[in-house]
Amino acid sequence: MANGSRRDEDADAGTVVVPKTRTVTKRPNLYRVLLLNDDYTPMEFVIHVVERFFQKNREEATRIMLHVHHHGVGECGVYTYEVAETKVTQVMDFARKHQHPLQCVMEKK
Ligand code: TYC
Repeated sequence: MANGSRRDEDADAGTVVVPKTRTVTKRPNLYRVLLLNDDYTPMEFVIHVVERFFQKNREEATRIMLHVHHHGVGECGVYTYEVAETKVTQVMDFARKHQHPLQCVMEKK
């Protein structure tokens, strides 16, 4: 075929067609893990719990403990269901082992 006279059907010769795939992402349900205040658990124990199970530094753990102490409830972190459930169990087991009445619960966001 002469130059400058390519037929239409050859126009896309060598072009690879990749179909678009639709990515359907769904956001996971998230849960707050909360500590509840009580009159008996020592402040130092609560700070230790927040550092140990919620990976907070001492300053942040102290801030959270004082928030709970003054407001009755406070958030330690936000996690997917299974992680939140594990945190609650770990905190409750640790508090029971040390004979403190500290309560930890989860709440859907
Ligand atoms: N209120 C407790 C006290 O005065 C301290 C405390 C803080 C207990 C936070 C529980 O989740 C809690 N010793």
